[in-house]
Amino acid sequence: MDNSPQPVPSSSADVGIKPISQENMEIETYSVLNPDGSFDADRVPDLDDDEFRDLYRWMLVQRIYDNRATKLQRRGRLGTIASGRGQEASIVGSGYSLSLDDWIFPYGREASALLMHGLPLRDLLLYWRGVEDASKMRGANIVPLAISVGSHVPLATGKAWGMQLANEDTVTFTNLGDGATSTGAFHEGMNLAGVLGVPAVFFCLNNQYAISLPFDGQTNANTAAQKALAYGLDGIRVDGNDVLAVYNAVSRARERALEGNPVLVEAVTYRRGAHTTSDDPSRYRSEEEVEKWKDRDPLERYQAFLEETGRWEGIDEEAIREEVEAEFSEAVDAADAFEERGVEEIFDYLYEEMPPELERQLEDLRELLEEEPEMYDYIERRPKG
Ligand SMILES: Cc1ncc(C[n+]2csc(CCOP(=O)(O)OP(=O)(O)O)c2C)c(N)n1
Ligand SMILES: [Mg+2]
Repeated sequence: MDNSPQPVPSSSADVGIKPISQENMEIETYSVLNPDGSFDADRVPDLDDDEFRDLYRWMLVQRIYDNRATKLQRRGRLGTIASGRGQEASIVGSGYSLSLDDWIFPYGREASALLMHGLPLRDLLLYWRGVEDASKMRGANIVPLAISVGSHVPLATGKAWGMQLANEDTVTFTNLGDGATSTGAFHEGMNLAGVLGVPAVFFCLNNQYAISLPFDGQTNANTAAQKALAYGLDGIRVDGNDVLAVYNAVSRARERALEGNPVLVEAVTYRRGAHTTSDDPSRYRSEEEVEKWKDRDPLERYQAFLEETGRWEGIDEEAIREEVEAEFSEAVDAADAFEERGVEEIFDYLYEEMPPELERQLEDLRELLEEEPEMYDYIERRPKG
């Protein structure tokens, strides 16, 4: 036997190996409206004037909600708040393309998408006050917010599987951040969605950060969209500051999902504010970077389109603002009027009937609160998120 060293091929090409590499992959970022105000007329969706106006209105709702909710938090009247500032086109374009019968799996920044699907604004405010009753998500096909990052992805796959078995003509729609694509739950949920071919759309709002960690610090993938391929899903990458592009992308993804091909959509956007009201982004990113994204404001870009196509004249922005501000004030009053609840509430809503294990835990808690009554205040005031 010849034990002498064998020659090592000088490159893999010598033995015919061609690795699949992201460097050879071309991934288009789909757009309709360009940052300079021009647009691709062939791609403008077939909506009527009221619908074009609605898209603007809902983006304004999101912006006003973020402003007002942040101020409420500063005055100690909300526990915390995760703003969608800068992400309005992603939130609204996607929410608007869904059917009211679809099921939304939210993650926390998408206020106007939840409101347009029927969630009362009062309940959204109560939620951020830490009131468990608000997690019932009354009047809407929406599950409670996934505070545990990525945890809702397998649940959305499971729910979509149920829809498939019941032959329903609906999809599950999951909002998740870029950081969520690096969790184990994401991989499991996506994998099973691909295996089963369930009617699910996973919508990744890539706002470039997971709190202080930039996108390239949490994944070596060039894009979030390409992660779809590992599970045999379709991937779409779209300009997340272009409301019409997002609308088209999610509409298409929804159709594909109903045909048995789940889709991961990546909306490329930017979180202009802090992660939440407990974060200080000046500690980890530069002012120049934030400035750069100000030029790509989703509302301004869409307004330019509406002006260019003669639709802006039909929109009374001041009137919409006043109406939305008034709705917000009413919701705050309604939230203030909500009867105070005890800590027992957190045990009440998980199951239709409380299982013995939870009953025991509730009993333990009651005993603890009797022995240490000051704990009650601590639990009541504990901020959420
Ligand atoms: C499983 C889990 N790990 C950590 C956290 C703390 N945490 C809250 S939000 C967040 C970052 C989420 O980033 P991303 O998914 O990009 O969403 P974004 O907040 O940027 O919209 C982290 C790490 C959490 N809530 N859940
Ligand atoms: Mg993020």
